[in-house]
Amino acid sequence: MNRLLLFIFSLCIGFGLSEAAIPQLSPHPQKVKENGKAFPVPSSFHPIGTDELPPNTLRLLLRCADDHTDRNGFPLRVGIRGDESVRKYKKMIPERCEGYYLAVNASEIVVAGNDRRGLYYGLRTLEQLFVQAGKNDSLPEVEITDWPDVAVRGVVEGFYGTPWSHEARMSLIDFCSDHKLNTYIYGPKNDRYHRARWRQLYPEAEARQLQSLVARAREKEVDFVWAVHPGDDIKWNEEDRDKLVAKLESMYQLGIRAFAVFFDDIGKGKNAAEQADLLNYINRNFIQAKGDVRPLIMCPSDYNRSRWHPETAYLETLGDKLDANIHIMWTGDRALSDITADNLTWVQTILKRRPYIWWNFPVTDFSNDRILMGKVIGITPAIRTDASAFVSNPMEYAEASKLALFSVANYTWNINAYDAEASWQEGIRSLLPDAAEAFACFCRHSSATGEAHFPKAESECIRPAADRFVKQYTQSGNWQAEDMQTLKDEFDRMVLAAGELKLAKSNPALTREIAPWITAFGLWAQMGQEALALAEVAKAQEHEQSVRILKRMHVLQRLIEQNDRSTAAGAASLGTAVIQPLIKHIMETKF
Ligand code: LOG
Repeated sequence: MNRLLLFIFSLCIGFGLSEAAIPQLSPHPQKVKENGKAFPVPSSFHPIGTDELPPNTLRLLLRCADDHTDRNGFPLRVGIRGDESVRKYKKMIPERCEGYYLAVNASEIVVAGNDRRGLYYGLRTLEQLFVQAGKNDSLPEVEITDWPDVAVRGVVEGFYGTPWSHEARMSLIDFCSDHKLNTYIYGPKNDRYHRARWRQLYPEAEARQLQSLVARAREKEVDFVWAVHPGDDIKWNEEDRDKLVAKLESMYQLGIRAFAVFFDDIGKGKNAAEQADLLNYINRNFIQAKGDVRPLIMCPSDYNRSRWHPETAYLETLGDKLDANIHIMWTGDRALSDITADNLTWVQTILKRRPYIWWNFPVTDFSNDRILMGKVIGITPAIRTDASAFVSNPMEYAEASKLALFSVANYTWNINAYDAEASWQEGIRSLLPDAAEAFACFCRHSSATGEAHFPKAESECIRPAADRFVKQYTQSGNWQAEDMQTLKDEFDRMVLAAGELKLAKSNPALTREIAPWITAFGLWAQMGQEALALAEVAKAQEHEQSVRILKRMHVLQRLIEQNDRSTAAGAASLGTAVIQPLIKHIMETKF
């Protein structure tokens, strides 16, 4: 059985996912049926049903067929529900938004979408099958019936700090498309024309870049939502209302067909009735009047439960007054928080609609010296039914953010199949295939938020050993041999991993972006090795040795500081949950 078949087999028996080399369909399809047979990848294809295909779907199809098309080729039947080409398969197509049916067998390939995007996603899955089969290898006979669990899934570029570059955005749009995320909300706090200068139109150069982002998003079946943040200084009068509409109109002219208005983190202007009046006006006179614009999205000023003040009735007023088809964003119990079923139930009764989830992970604008590379956990499966959408707010580090987004895509597409650890591993392999093990080691030690109420696990593989070691060492100057060994092994592994990461070639954009953290990772690993050596010589009362070790540690400390100074954030922090405290305890313990 080839590797792909093995993988599909594992899908059917419930995800034996931790096998490193098994190829993956990502996100995981809802239903996969295979019969164990395979056939050689055809050398040319005969596309059927392509007359009506939208250009982007046609291009994707031709890519799938590797441009080898001719009338005598292998039948590749495509279409959307209702099309003649896929009439025979009508019953097989899931009646779900963005759903598709894909059949691959020795006599034909069928890709039938429930709608246009469904067809696009079906072709994307076919593309993954082709890539994994390899050109000269064989294709598995397989039947896939697939659809997303969460209707609206994606990214909100909604953080403070350095906005993403144009290239990073283009790459993120491609990434969204590759992973079947269908929404990109553009709302970087530090884009002046989004917030501080919201009344002004974008200058020519920026406008052109936005235009090309929108075009790319359209090509890739990602809804590009442009957000405006007028709340810091808006006056609740006709003049400003008209200016807002004029700004939206200018964005419409650039090709934008989906809009959001954010009122988060504003001082004054937190009046729900005024906000609702303004938004209803925009909704009726702009969004709906246009006819080809998606439903309006708003972010309230009180956007989580900790900000709920019954005495102001802010959220209740929004719930009552805002037009029913305006989405309201919501971050959960707090700004940084898990998304719980209880919270979704609670807020629905207040907002009188399902919340549009703005998940503040893996964002680190509250301490951008960190990069959060941990698992995606803490989201209730109830988002499938009790949220209208789920978008994740990432870090200003676009490439590093893709690790979390990879799992957000898996989770929101197929919640039952989601395995946080396996998805994290898959993400790591797909982002840095030539140094996956080293990258996993790095990520394990760079995942703490530093926020007490939203800590996120870090260095869990050594935490029990480190805790015991610190306790025993600080009390008695002694330790258990196994704990010492566990810690030594991990620091050795980290030193090696840091080297491998510096040599990795498969994803230069990522390794360049996180270079200061890789350096910090290697230096802290060496610090860890020295700290353990210090404990050993202290126990043996070898004073001279300890002076030498402390000297080396001092140099490492200075190198860490120098590395910190080389970053735009002023520091590259990691290992703050377990590794740094362990080292500190050893250094501060005197006998
Ligand atoms: C901001 C957001 C910021 C995030 C994390 C919302 C709705 N607004 O607390 O722009 O990136 O927290 O710091 C926020 O979350 N406010």
